[in-house]
Amino acid sequence: MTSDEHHGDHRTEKDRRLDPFRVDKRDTVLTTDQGIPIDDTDNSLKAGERGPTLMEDFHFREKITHFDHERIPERVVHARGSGAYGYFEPYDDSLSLFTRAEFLTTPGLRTPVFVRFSTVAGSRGSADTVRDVRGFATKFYTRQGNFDLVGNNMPVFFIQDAIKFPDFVHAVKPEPDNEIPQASSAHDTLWDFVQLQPETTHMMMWLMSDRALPRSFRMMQGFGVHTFRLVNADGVGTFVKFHWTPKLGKRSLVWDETQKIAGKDPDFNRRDLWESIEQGAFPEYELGVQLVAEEDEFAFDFDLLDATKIIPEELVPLRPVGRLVLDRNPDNFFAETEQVAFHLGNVVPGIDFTNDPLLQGRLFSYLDTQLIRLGGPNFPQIPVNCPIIDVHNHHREGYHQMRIDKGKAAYHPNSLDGGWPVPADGRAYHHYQERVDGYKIRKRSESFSDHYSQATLFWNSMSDWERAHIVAAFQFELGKVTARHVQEGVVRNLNEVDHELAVAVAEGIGVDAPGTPLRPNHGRSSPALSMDHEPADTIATRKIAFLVADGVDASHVRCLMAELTMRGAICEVLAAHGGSVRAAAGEQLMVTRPMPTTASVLFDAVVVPGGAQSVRALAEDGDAVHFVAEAYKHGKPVGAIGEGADLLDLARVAPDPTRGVIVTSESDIEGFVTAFAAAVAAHRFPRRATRPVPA
Ligand code: HDE
Repeated sequence: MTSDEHHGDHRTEKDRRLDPFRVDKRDTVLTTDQGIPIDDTDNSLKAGERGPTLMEDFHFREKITHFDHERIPERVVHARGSGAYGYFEPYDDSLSLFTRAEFLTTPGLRTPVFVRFSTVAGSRGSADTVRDVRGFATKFYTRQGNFDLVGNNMPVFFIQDAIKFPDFVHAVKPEPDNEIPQASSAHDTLWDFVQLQPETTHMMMWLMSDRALPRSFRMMQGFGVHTFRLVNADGVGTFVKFHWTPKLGKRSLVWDETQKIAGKDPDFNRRDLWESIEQGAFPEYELGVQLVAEEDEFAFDFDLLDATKIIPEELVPLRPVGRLVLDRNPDNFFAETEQVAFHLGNVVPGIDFTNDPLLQGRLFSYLDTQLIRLGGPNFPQIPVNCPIIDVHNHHREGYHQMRIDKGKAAYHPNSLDGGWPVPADGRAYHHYQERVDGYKIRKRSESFSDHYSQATLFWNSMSDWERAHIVAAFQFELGKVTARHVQEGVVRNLNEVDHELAVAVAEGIGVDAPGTPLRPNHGRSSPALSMDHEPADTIATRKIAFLVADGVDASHVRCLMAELTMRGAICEVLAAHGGSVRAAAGEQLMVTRPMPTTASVLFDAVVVPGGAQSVRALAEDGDAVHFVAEAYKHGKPVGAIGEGADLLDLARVAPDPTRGVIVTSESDIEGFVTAFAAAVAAHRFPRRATRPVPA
């Protein structure tokens, strides 16, 4: 099969450019790296069958040496990631008033992209579902060169100046004496830093919210975080914030669930991304921008250059620009996802920087980090990193040089090689002409000093259940902290955000609650920050478990699965064993997977179909009862048909159609489908009283 056949007609220019690097092993024989055919790679060359291995065994030496050198340093942050290819397409040309960037302004132009999602704190092998920020880094292979939008799933950051980054990262990473805990912020050093560095407060509110627990990379937002600058053909600049909005809505897991998933399936988010692309359910996001005219730079009560602040969408609405579709998995994780090298300095004409001191520092760090991680200055030649346009300059040599640059003159200007390559014409990148004037000074701007108002804004914007989750998260994290003065310090900071929040957290961890509010809560909110009113209009790719045993009413299962699958859900039949069960009417019903190999936490919803014998057997099976109780506890839709209701009873789950527990008689399957699908589309029912449910 050729690559064209493999990837269908949707091949991008980037995909085609990867072809010469792809290696297909079909119809080949084993060789050394020098091409010498090898017929035995199972036995080393020895002096006698039981004798010592010989130095001259070049195949053995080469094989072991290569193996010994297989690892490269993992990223110092964002080590664990998952990537995918796709394309970006703008809706129209309306942004051309603001930017020369062709990929944002040429309707119908599909720009190839590679996106890497990541967690931040954990090592490369850590679990996906930890409480953490998620990276959302996009490399646009545009016709004007590569543009990297290296963002996160939260719109603000922990610190304001890049010089604090090593301090912050040292605090959040496992502690240096014993390297504990892995991929967790719930430990003394992080919270010590947090209490002493109040600029972290706003971001900590986001980190303690369910935003830190995305159900899927396909169901989270992305943000450029900094204020960037668009520049139009006349050289006029406009401040811009970039936002990605997932088509499937913003959806999160709950904390208890994430901890269990980390054991049951540490690859949960990675697998979800991979499988949805393999199944043709391509993740999609809308790019939106918030634009602020240069003359409005000082129109806000925060500084646009301060990355611990958002521009509330109610002040500057999001303007839709285009869509991002991820439609192809990489062929090789290491070659592509591990070796992709993002850098904030990769910009195209029409996009520029601002003086945000966090952004400015990143402009140094990303290039620097690739040099150590990828072993030298030629990492842009690694296939995943190459632009789709040809590269010509006078860079030469260095480790792993792949290019064979011809000619004598590797300098500019030259006459010996005809002066090539010549300076580019009007297409060239021109830096925005900003007047800069000031004293050299090591000082934070006064305009960066309000660390609490937006943390309060975030808190005020949360619904009742979102607030409850935030309080529980602070209680959990600080409950793990052993230094009492650190706990108290954090509570003091929280009292600057909201008195009730501080009191609730203090009570949970057992430190003295602050007696009085420091100041009245400003009362402002930004509804766009809450996840409580996401549209509940799709069940696409939601995973629904059907619990069955011998004697199940298979006609219900088939009918329901057909209806739900038609709406895009993924239905699986689970039984105590693999293979099949014998249904009530005598026919076989195939089992998708044995229950002991999976768990309720890996599904979005559960249905217990009817069939008296089946339900009796499930009632005797602790796994099945636990499955239902746990799904309920995590706020998931739970459905039962006919006798299936008995299993719900046993799991202490009472019917409640307004809170996603849908129970119906055998005769109303149609009504059940409608109500159940609506519940699945609503995702979770966080307002249930679940405390008494053991699970
Ligand atoms: Fe990063 N960050 N970062 N970061 N970052 C890296 O670059 C850094 C920051 C983000 O999938 C590193 O290639 C500094 C903000 C993502 O490959 C490193 C500062 C945001 C990724 C680095 C920040 C991010 C990284 C580690 C403070 C959101 C993963 C490996 C000034 C807007 C990219 C690497 C991928 C990776 C430095 C802050 C996002 C060390 C110094 C703010 C998504 O260069």
